[in-house]
Amino acid sequence: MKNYTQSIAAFQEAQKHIPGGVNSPVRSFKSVGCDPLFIASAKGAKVFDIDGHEYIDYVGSWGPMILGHAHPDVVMAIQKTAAKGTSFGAPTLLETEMALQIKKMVPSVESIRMVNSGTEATMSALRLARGFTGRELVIKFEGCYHGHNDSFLIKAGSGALTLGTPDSPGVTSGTAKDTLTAGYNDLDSVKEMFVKYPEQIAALILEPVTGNMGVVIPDPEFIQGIRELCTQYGTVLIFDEVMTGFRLSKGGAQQILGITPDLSCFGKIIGGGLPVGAYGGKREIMDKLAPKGPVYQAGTLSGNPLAMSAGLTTLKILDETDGFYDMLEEKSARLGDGIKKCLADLNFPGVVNRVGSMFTLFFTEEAKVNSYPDACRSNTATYAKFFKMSLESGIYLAPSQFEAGFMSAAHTTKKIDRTIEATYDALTILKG
Ligand code: HOZ
Repeated sequence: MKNYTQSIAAFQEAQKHIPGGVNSPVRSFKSVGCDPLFIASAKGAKVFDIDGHEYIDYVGSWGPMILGHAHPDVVMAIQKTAAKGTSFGAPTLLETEMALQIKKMVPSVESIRMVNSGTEATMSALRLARGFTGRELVIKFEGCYHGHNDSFLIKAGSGALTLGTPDSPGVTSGTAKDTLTAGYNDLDSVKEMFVKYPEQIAALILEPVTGNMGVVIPDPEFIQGIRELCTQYGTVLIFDEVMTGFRLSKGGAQQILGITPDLSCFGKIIGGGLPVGAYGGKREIMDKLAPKGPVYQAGTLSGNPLAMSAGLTTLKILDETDGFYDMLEEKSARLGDGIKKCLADLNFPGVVNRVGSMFTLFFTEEAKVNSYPDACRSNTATYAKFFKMSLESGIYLAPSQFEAGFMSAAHTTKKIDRTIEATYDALTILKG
């Protein structure tokens, strides 16, 4: 058994000063029933805790670290930029360069606004959709998480689901009544809402491949169907690509699904590990934003030079490295197939959902996990045990059944094979 003395003491101290000891709830490890690790540093595919243990990392800061931690080019870009000043609250050339780079990689983006987090991106995109359409209602999907805006903390995934607060107190009934929730991969539930409110739905937002109830893949007819419904009813289709953007392909989930949203929200990878978000899409919608149009949205640190340089360096590597996404797919398939084989060899009930470098192992008796109710039938107690055993073996997974794992370019075949061996050993013990 590893000795976690330093992390335990650090958590006790943090709890005296920070609510729950953490600055974001899922970090608390509450749903897996142990104290969180305090991280000292990270490099490549590894994180190191303050007790001196090292782990192969599949959290990747919840998605941004697609190149691995502390990539030398990203670190150098941040250092060089920092030396010239860290924030001006005025336009910089880097912001236009970033906009051009995003537009090049995601052709549906004709115009883009940088913000400071994924939450800010989805919140602002919704306001813009409402301002553009003059309508108030929004459709979201059960189990999808779009950050912690009031409008989206309704039947939400990620930490809200894990910690048992998918409908958060503090969200007013007035706000909640403007959010309609439909079933992921349940097109009929979406149609019903359009029939009921044909001229009132401003926006429909979804994770085009989910990560926040674990990885769930959209059926082609579902995703095509919602595109058609949005077009038919004049509703703004918003893809929340905070996790999937620049991860599933250069052009994100929309590229691999072949569906063009009206607006897209980004975060995580576009900041290269610094706090950033962005939303963009059709010019006629984006032009409604102030100062060009009447919809207000602003930010002192929006387009911050450090975040722009880290993000831009990351995006350029993704864009300019031949075969980058094929390489990532190969690594991810090796891990995904390896875990599937462990389940099959041991006759252990479970489902591995994977798209590119995002994956989830659901501990379930179901044959597939295709929806929020399917995901909710997973055995979270088994996940908690598996999580702790993995930590003991030096594998750092998301501390929740309802999250995605992320592969990076820095994960070597050796590390992946070690992960598969550790998974086999843990499942063998769990099998009893
Ligand atoms: N958006 C991240 C993945 N669900 C979670 C980050 C957090 O809530 O701390």
